[in-house]
Amino acid sequence: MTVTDFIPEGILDNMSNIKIIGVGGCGCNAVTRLYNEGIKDVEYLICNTDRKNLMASPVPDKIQLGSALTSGLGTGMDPEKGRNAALESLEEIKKYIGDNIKVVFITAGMGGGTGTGAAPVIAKAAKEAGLLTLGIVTYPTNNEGLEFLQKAYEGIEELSRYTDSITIVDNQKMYDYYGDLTIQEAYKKADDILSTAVKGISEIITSTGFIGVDLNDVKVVMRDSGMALVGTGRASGENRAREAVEKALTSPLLKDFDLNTAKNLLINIVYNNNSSLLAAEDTLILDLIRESTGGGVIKQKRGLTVDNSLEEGEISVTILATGFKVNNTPPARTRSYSNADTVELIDSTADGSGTITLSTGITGDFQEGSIRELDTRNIFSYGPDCNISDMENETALARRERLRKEGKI
Ligand SMILES: Nc1nc2c(ncn2[C@@H]2O[C@H](COP(=O)(O)OP(=O)(O)OP(=O)(O)O)[C@@H](O)[C@H]2O)c(=O)[nH]1
Ligand SMILES: [Mg+2]
Repeated sequence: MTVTDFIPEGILDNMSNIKIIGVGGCGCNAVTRLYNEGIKDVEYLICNTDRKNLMASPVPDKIQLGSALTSGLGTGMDPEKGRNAALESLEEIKKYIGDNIKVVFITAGMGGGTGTGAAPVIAKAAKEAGLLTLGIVTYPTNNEGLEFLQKAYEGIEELSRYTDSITIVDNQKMYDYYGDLTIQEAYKKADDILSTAVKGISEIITSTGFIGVDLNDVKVVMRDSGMALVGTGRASGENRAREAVEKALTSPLLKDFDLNTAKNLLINIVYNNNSSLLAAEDTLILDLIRESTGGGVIKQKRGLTVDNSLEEGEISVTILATGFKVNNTPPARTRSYSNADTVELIDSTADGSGTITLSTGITGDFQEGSIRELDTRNIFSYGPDCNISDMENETALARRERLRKEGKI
Protein backbone atom coordinates (compact mmCIF):
# COMPACT_ATOMS: atom_id res chain seq x y z
CA MET A 1 0.00 0.00 0.00
CA THR A 2 1.36 3.39 -0.88
CA VAL A 3 0.71 6.76 0.66
CA THR A 4 -1.56 7.63 -2.21
CA ASP A 5 -3.90 4.80 -1.29
CA PHE A 6 -5.03 6.95 1.62
CA ILE A 7 -5.87 9.88 -0.54
CA PRO A 8 -9.48 9.96 -1.71
CA GLU A 9 -9.96 9.62 -5.40
CA GLY A 10 -9.77 12.86 -7.29
CA ILE A 11 -7.47 14.71 -4.95
CA LEU A 12 -4.32 13.80 -6.81
CA ASP A 13 -5.87 14.96 -10.03
CA ASN A 14 -6.38 18.34 -8.46
CA MET A 15 -2.88 18.88 -7.18
CA SER A 16 -1.19 21.92 -8.58
CA ASN A 17 -3.53 22.14 -11.48
CA ILE A 18 -3.79 25.81 -10.80
CA LYS A 19 -1.25 28.46 -11.63
CA ILE A 20 -1.53 32.00 -10.42
CA ILE A 21 0.36 34.45 -12.60
CA GLY A 22 1.03 38.02 -11.54
CA VAL A 23 1.84 40.50 -14.31
CA GLY A 24 3.37 43.95 -13.77
CA GLY A 25 3.92 45.68 -10.44
CA CYS A 26 0.42 45.27 -9.03
CA GLY A 27 0.04 41.67 -10.24
CA CYS A 28 3.42 40.68 -8.82
CA ASN A 29 2.58 42.30 -5.48
CA ALA A 30 -0.72 40.45 -5.31
CA VAL A 31 0.85 37.10 -6.18
CA THR A 32 3.67 37.64 -3.70
CA ARG A 33 1.09 38.20 -1.00
CA LEU A 34 -0.82 35.07 -1.96
CA TYR A 35 2.44 33.14 -1.97
CA ASN A 36 3.25 34.40 1.52
CA GLU A 37 -0.23 33.46 2.71
CA GLY A 38 0.22 30.04 1.16
CA ILE A 39 -2.95 28.87 -0.56
CA LYS A 40 -2.87 25.11 -0.82
CA ASP A 41 -2.06 23.27 -4.02
CA VAL A 42 -1.44 26.12 -6.38
CA GLU A 43 1.68 27.23 -8.24
CA TYR A 44 2.84 30.80 -8.56
CA LEU A 45 4.58 32.74 -11.29
CA ILE A 46 5.45 36.41 -11.47
CA CYS A 47 6.17 38.27 -14.71
CA ASN A 48 7.40 41.82 -14.97
CA THR A 49 9.56 44.02 -17.13
CA ASP A 50 10.85 45.61 -13.94
CA ARG A 51 13.76 43.45 -12.81
CA LYS A 52 14.15 45.10 -9.41
CA ASN A 53 10.53 44.40 -8.55
CA LEU A 54 10.89 40.75 -9.60
CA MET A 55 14.03 40.23 -7.57
CA ALA A 56 12.45 41.68 -4.45
CA SER A 57 9.81 38.94 -4.41
CA PRO A 58 10.34 35.57 -2.68
CA VAL A 59 8.23 33.82 -5.36
CA PRO A 60 10.75 31.43 -6.96
CA ASP A 61 9.31 31.27 -10.48
CA LYS A 62 9.80 34.56 -12.29
CA ILE A 63 10.01 35.74 -15.86
CA GLN A 64 11.65 39.00 -16.75
CA LEU A 65 9.57 40.14 -19.69
CA GLY A 66 11.25 41.72 -22.69
CA SER A 67 14.75 42.07 -21.27
CA ALA A 68 16.07 43.16 -24.67
CA LEU A 69 13.30 45.72 -25.07
CA THR A 70 13.20 47.37 -21.67
CA SER A 71 16.58 46.39 -20.18
CA GLY A 72 15.03 45.45 -16.85
CA LEU A 73 13.15 48.67 -16.35
CA GLY A 74 9.38 49.25 -16.43
CA THR A 75 7.63 50.28 -19.63
CA GLY A 76 6.99 53.85 -18.54
CA MET A 77 3.24 53.24 -18.62
CA ASP A 78 3.26 52.15 -22.26
CA PRO A 79 0.95 49.15 -22.85
CA GLU A 80 2.32 48.64 -26.36
CA LYS A 81 5.75 48.17 -24.85
CA GLY A 82 4.25 45.81 -22.28
CA ARG A 83 2.70 43.80 -25.07
CA ASN A 84 5.93 43.60 -27.04
CA ALA A 85 7.87 42.68 -23.93
CA ALA A 86 5.51 39.73 -23.37
CA LEU A 87 5.79 38.71 -27.02
CA GLU A 88 9.58 38.74 -26.69
CA SER A 89 9.29 36.33 -23.75
CA LEU A 90 6.43 34.24 -25.12
CA GLU A 91 8.33 30.95 -25.41
CA GLU A 92 9.39 31.14 -21.80
CA ILE A 93 5.83 31.96 -20.72
CA LYS A 94 4.53 28.94 -22.61
CA LYS A 95 6.95 26.66 -20.78
CA TYR A 96 5.44 27.70 -17.48
CA ILE A 97 1.87 27.02 -18.46
CA GLY A 98 2.47 23.61 -19.98
CA ASP A 99 2.18 20.12 -18.52
CA ASN A 100 -0.26 19.57 -15.71
CA ILE A 101 -1.75 23.04 -15.48
CA LYS A 102 -5.51 23.24 -16.13
CA VAL A 103 -6.52 26.58 -14.69
CA VAL A 104 -4.64 29.85 -14.91
CA PHE A 105 -5.40 32.98 -12.96
CA ILE A 106 -3.88 36.10 -14.44
CA THR A 107 -3.77 39.05 -12.16
CA ALA A 108 -2.62 42.56 -13.02
CA GLY A 109 -3.27 46.21 -12.31
CA MET A 110 -4.81 47.82 -15.39
CA GLY A 111 -3.77 51.25 -16.59
CA GLY A 112 0.04 51.02 -16.48
CA GLY A 113 2.22 49.51 -19.19
CA THR A 114 3.29 46.02 -18.25
CA GLY A 115 0.12 44.62 -16.71
CA THR A 116 -2.16 46.23 -19.28
CA GLY A 117 -0.11 45.21 -22.30
CA ALA A 118 1.38 41.87 -21.24
CA ALA A 119 -1.56 40.25 -19.42
CA PRO A 120 -3.63 39.77 -22.61
CA VAL A 121 -0.64 38.16 -24.39
CA ILE A 122 -0.16 35.70 -21.54
CA ALA A 123 -3.90 35.03 -21.36
CA LYS A 124 -3.98 34.32 -25.09
CA ALA A 125 -1.21 31.75 -24.73
CA ALA A 126 -3.07 30.07 -21.85
CA LYS A 127 -6.41 30.03 -23.63
CA GLU A 128 -4.85 28.65 -26.79
CA ALA A 129 -3.33 25.86 -24.68
CA GLY A 130 -6.90 24.96 -23.72
CA LEU A 131 -6.68 26.10 -20.11
CA LEU A 132 -9.48 27.67 -18.16
CA THR A 133 -8.19 31.23 -18.09
CA LEU A 134 -9.45 33.60 -15.42
CA GLY A 135 -8.45 37.25 -15.19
CA ILE A 136 -8.52 39.24 -11.96
CA VAL A 137 -7.56 42.86 -12.44
CA THR A 138 -7.67 46.17 -10.66
CA TYR A 139 -9.25 49.24 -12.19
CA PRO A 140 -7.57 52.57 -11.44
CA THR A 141 -8.71 55.33 -9.16
CA ASN A 142 -10.12 58.53 -10.63
CA ASN A 143 -7.11 60.55 -9.63
CA GLU A 144 -4.84 58.43 -11.80
CA GLY A 145 -6.34 60.40 -14.68
CA LEU A 146 -8.53 59.81 -17.71
CA GLU A 147 -5.75 58.60 -19.93
CA PHE A 148 -4.93 55.97 -17.36
CA LEU A 149 -8.59 54.94 -17.13
CA GLN A 150 -8.82 54.72 -20.89
CA LYS A 151 -5.75 52.51 -21.07
CA ALA A 152 -7.20 50.36 -18.31
CA TYR A 153 -10.47 50.08 -20.22
CA GLU A 154 -8.70 49.00 -23.39
CA GLY A 155 -6.60 46.53 -21.44
CA ILE A 156 -9.71 44.94 -19.94
CA GLU A 157 -11.38 44.78 -23.34
CA GLU A 158 -8.34 43.08 -24.81
CA LEU A 159 -7.95 40.74 -21.84
CA SER A 160 -11.60 39.75 -21.97
CA ARG A 161 -11.04 38.38 -25.48
CA TYR A 162 -8.67 35.76 -24.13
CA THR A 163 -10.13 34.92 -20.74
CA ASP A 164 -13.10 32.84 -19.72
CA SER A 165 -14.02 35.37 -17.10
CA ILE A 166 -12.74 38.58 -15.64
CA THR A 167 -13.13 39.83 -12.12
CA ILE A 168 -12.58 43.54 -11.73
CA VAL A 169 -11.51 45.02 -8.44
CA ASP A 170 -12.14 48.74 -8.52
CA ASN A 171 -9.43 50.56 -6.57
CA GLN A 172 -11.68 53.66 -6.52
CA LYS A 173 -14.33 51.77 -4.63
CA MET A 174 -11.77 50.94 -2.02
CA TYR A 175 -10.82 54.61 -1.86
CA ASP A 176 -14.43 55.64 -1.44
CA TYR A 177 -15.34 52.92 0.94
CA TYR A 178 -12.27 53.22 3.09
CA GLY A 179 -11.84 56.97 2.79
CA ASP A 180 -10.41 57.24 6.27
CA LEU A 181 -7.59 54.84 5.62
CA THR A 182 -4.19 55.73 4.25
CA ILE A 183 -3.55 55.05 0.57
CA GLN A 184 -1.50 51.98 1.40
CA GLU A 185 -4.22 50.63 3.63
CA ALA A 186 -6.91 51.24 1.00
CA TYR A 187 -4.78 49.43 -1.61
CA LYS A 188 -4.32 46.64 0.85
CA LYS A 189 -8.11 46.27 0.96
CA ALA A 190 -8.17 45.93 -2.81
CA ASP A 191 -5.42 43.35 -2.55
CA ASP A 192 -7.43 41.46 0.03
CA ILE A 193 -10.25 41.24 -2.47
CA LEU A 194 -7.88 40.01 -5.15
CA SER A 195 -6.64 37.30 -2.85
CA THR A 196 -10.13 36.41 -1.61
CA ALA A 197 -11.29 36.02 -5.19
CA VAL A 198 -8.33 33.84 -6.16
CA LYS A 199 -8.58 31.87 -2.93
CA GLY A 200 -12.34 31.44 -3.18
CA ILE A 201 -12.18 30.07 -6.69
CA SER A 202 -9.07 27.96 -6.27
CA GLU A 203 -10.28 26.43 -3.02
CA ILE A 204 -13.53 25.44 -4.69
CA ILE A 205 -11.43 23.63 -7.26
CA THR A 206 -8.94 21.99 -4.90
CA SER A 207 -11.20 21.05 -2.02
CA THR A 208 -12.79 17.65 -2.20
CA GLY A 209 -15.96 17.51 -0.28
CA PHE A 210 -18.72 15.33 0.90
CA ILE A 211 -20.61 16.79 -2.00
CA GLY A 212 -17.76 18.13 -4.03
CA VAL A 213 -17.65 20.99 -6.43
CA ASP A 214 -14.82 20.25 -8.73
CA LEU A 215 -12.88 21.57 -11.65
CA ASN A 216 -15.53 20.48 -14.12
CA ASP A 217 -18.22 22.42 -12.27
CA VAL A 218 -16.01 25.46 -12.20
CA LYS A 219 -15.39 25.02 -15.91
CA VAL A 220 -19.09 24.77 -16.66
CA VAL A 221 -19.81 27.90 -14.68
CA MET A 222 -16.83 29.93 -15.77
CA ARG A 223 -16.15 28.93 -19.36
CA ASP A 224 -16.76 32.01 -21.50
CA SER A 225 -18.83 33.48 -18.71
CA GLY A 226 -18.02 37.18 -18.94
CA MET A 227 -17.68 38.72 -15.57
CA ALA A 228 -17.22 36.70 -12.40
CA LEU A 229 -17.80 37.84 -8.88
CA VAL A 230 -16.99 35.98 -5.75
CA GLY A 231 -17.62 36.61 -2.08
CA THR A 232 -16.89 34.65 1.07
CA GLY A 233 -18.39 34.98 4.52
CA ARG A 234 -17.48 33.19 7.72
CA ALA A 235 -19.49 33.03 10.88
CA SER A 236 -20.04 30.99 13.98
CA GLY A 237 -22.72 30.85 16.65
CA GLU A 238 -26.43 30.30 16.56
CA ASN A 239 -27.11 32.37 13.42
CA ARG A 240 -24.00 31.34 11.57
CA ALA A 241 -25.81 30.23 8.40
CA ARG A 242 -27.58 33.55 7.92
CA GLU A 243 -24.57 35.61 8.94
CA ALA A 244 -22.17 33.77 6.66
CA VAL A 245 -24.46 34.26 3.64
CA GLU A 246 -24.96 37.94 4.42
CA LYS A 247 -21.24 38.48 4.83
CA ALA A 248 -20.60 36.77 1.50
CA LEU A 249 -23.25 38.89 -0.22
CA THR A 250 -21.96 42.11 1.30
CA SER A 251 -18.29 41.35 0.70
CA PRO A 252 -16.79 44.11 -1.42
CA LEU A 253 -16.91 42.39 -4.79
CA LEU A 254 -20.52 41.30 -4.53
CA LYS A 255 -22.13 44.03 -2.54
CA ASP A 256 -22.80 46.50 -5.33
CA PHE A 257 -24.09 44.06 -7.83
CA ASP A 258 -27.54 42.83 -8.41
CA LEU A 259 -27.19 39.09 -8.45
CA ASN A 260 -30.50 38.96 -10.24
CA THR A 261 -28.64 39.07 -13.52
CA ALA A 262 -26.23 36.27 -12.70
CA LYS A 263 -26.76 33.15 -14.76
CA ASN A 264 -24.58 30.71 -12.88
CA LEU A 265 -23.81 30.16 -9.25
CA LEU A 266 -21.37 27.94 -7.46
CA ILE A 267 -21.80 27.81 -3.74
CA ASN A 268 -19.29 26.14 -1.46
CA ILE A 269 -20.14 25.59 2.17
CA VAL A 270 -17.26 24.61 4.40
CA TYR A 271 -17.52 23.41 7.98
CA ASN A 272 -15.46 21.83 10.69
CA ASN A 273 -16.20 18.15 11.17
CA ASN A 274 -16.61 18.64 14.90
CA SER A 275 -19.51 20.99 14.38
CA SER A 276 -21.12 19.61 11.29
CA LEU A 277 -23.59 21.55 9.22
CA LEU A 278 -27.23 20.93 10.03
CA ALA A 279 -29.63 20.06 7.25
CA ALA A 280 -31.72 23.08 8.26
CA GLU A 281 -28.68 25.35 7.92
CA ASP A 282 -27.94 23.98 4.48
CA THR A 283 -31.53 24.70 3.46
CA LEU A 284 -31.46 28.18 4.98
CA ILE A 285 -28.24 29.07 3.15
CA LEU A 286 -29.64 28.01 -0.20
CA ASP A 287 -32.96 29.75 0.48
CA LEU A 288 -31.26 33.00 1.40
CA ILE A 289 -29.11 32.89 -1.71
CA ARG A 290 -32.12 32.09 -3.88
CA GLU A 291 -33.98 35.07 -2.43
CA SER A 292 -31.02 37.28 -3.24
CA THR A 293 -30.59 36.06 -6.77
CA GLY A 294 -34.21 36.37 -7.71
CA GLY A 295 -34.63 33.12 -9.60
CA GLY A 296 -32.77 34.06 -12.77
CA VAL A 297 -30.00 31.54 -12.19
CA ILE A 298 -29.79 28.82 -14.78
CA LYS A 299 -26.96 26.68 -13.47
CA GLN A 300 -26.33 26.26 -9.80
CA LYS A 301 -24.27 23.82 -7.81
CA ARG A 302 -23.56 23.62 -4.14
CA GLY A 303 -20.62 21.83 -2.58
CA LEU A 304 -20.22 20.75 1.02
CA THR A 305 -16.66 20.53 2.23
CA VAL A 306 -15.09 19.62 5.54
CA ASP A 307 -12.10 21.69 6.55
CA ASN A 308 -10.89 21.25 10.07
CA SER A 309 -8.68 24.31 9.81
CA LEU A 310 -11.88 26.27 10.40
CA GLU A 311 -12.56 26.93 14.07
CA GLU A 312 -14.94 24.55 15.74
CA GLY A 313 -18.43 25.94 15.27
CA GLU A 314 -17.39 28.08 12.31
CA ILE A 315 -18.72 27.79 8.77
CA SER A 316 -17.71 29.52 5.58
CA VAL A 317 -19.90 30.21 2.57
CA THR A 318 -18.35 31.14 -0.78
CA ILE A 319 -20.58 32.36 -3.57
CA LEU A 320 -19.18 32.48 -7.08
CA ALA A 321 -21.51 34.15 -9.54
CA THR A 322 -20.94 34.38 -13.29
CA GLY A 323 -22.76 35.02 -16.51
CA PHE A 324 -23.33 38.72 -16.01
CA LYS A 325 -23.38 40.47 -19.29
CA VAL A 326 -20.17 42.49 -19.40
CA ASN A 327 -22.25 45.30 -20.83
CA ASN A 328 -24.20 45.48 -17.65
CA THR A 329 -21.42 45.15 -15.22
CA PRO A 330 -19.19 48.15 -15.31
CA PRO A 331 -17.82 49.42 -12.09
CA ALA A 332 -19.59 52.58 -13.20
CA ARG A 333 -19.03 55.86 -11.56
CA THR A 334 -20.03 59.44 -11.98
CA ARG A 335 -17.42 62.05 -12.28
CA SER A 336 -17.35 65.76 -12.81
CA TYR A 337 -15.40 67.49 -15.47
CA SER A 338 -14.37 71.06 -15.75
CA ASN A 339 -13.75 72.72 -19.06
CA ALA A 340 -10.09 72.28 -18.53
CA ASP A 341 -10.60 68.55 -18.81
CA THR A 342 -11.34 68.47 -22.52
CA VAL A 343 -10.32 65.01 -23.50
CA GLU A 344 -10.70 63.07 -26.66
CA LEU A 345 -11.54 59.44 -26.33
CA ILE A 346 -11.52 57.18 -29.30
CA ASP A 347 -14.63 55.09 -29.53
CA SER A 348 -13.01 51.95 -30.81
CA THR A 349 -16.24 49.97 -30.92
CA ALA A 350 -17.91 52.07 -33.58
CA ASP A 351 -15.94 52.13 -36.80
CA GLY A 352 -12.65 52.82 -35.16
CA SER A 353 -12.86 56.49 -35.92
CA GLY A 354 -15.56 57.91 -33.67
CA THR A 355 -14.32 60.45 -31.25
CA ILE A 356 -16.01 61.57 -28.11
CA THR A 357 -14.91 64.89 -26.88
CA LEU A 358 -15.75 65.86 -23.37
CA SER A 359 -16.67 69.41 -22.52
CA THR A 360 -15.86 70.88 -25.90
CA GLY A 361 -17.08 74.35 -26.50
CA ILE A 362 -19.03 74.43 -23.30
CA THR A 363 -18.88 77.64 -21.45
CA GLY A 364 -19.49 77.98 -17.78
CA ASP A 365 -17.53 76.79 -14.89
CA PHE A 366 -18.41 73.20 -14.64
CA GLN A 367 -20.16 70.47 -16.42
CA GLU A 368 -21.47 67.48 -14.67
CA GLY A 369 -21.78 64.26 -16.54
CA SER A 370 -21.72 60.60 -15.93
CA ILE A 371 -19.58 58.20 -17.80
CA ARG A 372 -20.48 54.63 -18.26
CA GLU A 373 -17.29 52.75 -18.34
CA LEU A 374 -16.58 49.30 -19.62
CA ASP A 375 -19.67 49.29 -21.71
CA THR A 376 -18.53 47.35 -24.72
CA ARG A 377 -21.02 49.05 -26.98
CA ASN A 378 -20.59 52.52 -25.68
CA ILE A 379 -17.18 53.10 -24.38
CA PHE A 380 -17.17 56.16 -22.24
CA SER A 381 -20.54 57.25 -23.56
CA TYR A 382 -21.17 60.62 -22.14
CA GLY A 383 -24.14 62.72 -21.29
CA PRO A 384 -25.86 64.33 -18.35
CA ASP A 385 -28.71 61.86 -18.53
CA CYS A 386 -26.56 58.80 -19.02
CA ASN A 387 -27.65 56.23 -16.49
CA ILE A 388 -25.29 54.53 -14.17
CA SER A 389 -25.39 50.80 -14.62
CA ASP A 390 -28.65 49.10 -13.76
CA MET A 391 -26.60 46.78 -11.68
CA GLU A 392 -26.06 49.37 -9.06
CA ASN A 393 -29.66 50.42 -8.67
CA GLU A 394 -30.46 47.80 -6.13
CA THR A 395 -28.14 45.41 -4.40
CA ALA A 396 -29.07 41.82 -3.73
CA LEU A 397 -29.65 42.41 -0.04
CA ALA A 398 -31.63 45.61 -0.65
CA ARG A 399 -33.88 43.78 -3.07
CA ARG A 400 -34.40 40.98 -0.61
CA GLU A 401 -35.44 43.46 2.05
CA ARG A 402 -37.79 45.22 -0.35
CA LEU A 403 -39.42 41.99 -1.50
CA ARG A 404 -39.78 40.96 2.10
CA LYS A 405 -41.48 44.23 2.99
CA GLU A 406 -43.77 43.85 0.01
CA GLY A 407 -44.65 40.39 1.27
CA LYS A 408 -43.40 38.76 -1.92
CA ILE A 409 -40.97 36.39 -0.24
N1 LIG B 1 -4.66 47.22 -5.36
C1 LIG B 1 -3.43 47.48 -5.78
N2 LIG B 1 -3.28 48.20 -6.88
C2 LIG B 1 -2.01 48.46 -7.32
C3 LIG B 1 -0.86 47.96 -6.64
N3 LIG B 1 0.25 48.38 -7.32
C4 LIG B 1 -0.20 49.08 -8.37
N4 LIG B 1 -1.56 49.12 -8.38
C5 LIG B 1 -2.40 49.75 -9.41
O1 LIG B 1 -2.20 49.01 -10.62
C6 LIG B 1 -2.21 49.85 -11.76
C7 LIG B 1 -1.02 49.56 -12.63
O2 LIG B 1 0.17 49.85 -11.92
P1 LIG B 1 1.43 48.91 -11.96
O3 LIG B 1 1.05 47.48 -11.73
O4 LIG B 1 2.44 49.47 -11.03
O5 LIG B 1 1.90 49.07 -13.46
P2 LIG B 1 2.74 48.04 -14.34
O6 LIG B 1 1.83 47.01 -14.88
O7 LIG B 1 3.93 47.56 -13.56
O8 LIG B 1 3.19 48.94 -15.57
P3 LIG B 1 4.51 49.81 -15.86
O9 LIG B 1 5.27 49.94 -14.56
O10 LIG B 1 3.97 51.08 -16.38
O11 LIG B 1 5.26 49.05 -16.88
C8 LIG B 1 -2.30 51.25 -11.19
O12 LIG B 1 -3.66 51.64 -11.28
C9 LIG B 1 -1.94 51.15 -9.74
O13 LIG B 1 -2.61 52.06 -8.98
C10 LIG B 1 -1.06 47.18 -5.45
O14 LIG B 1 -0.13 46.71 -4.81
N5 LIG B 1 -2.36 46.97 -5.08
MG1 LIG C 1 5.81 48.53 -13.13
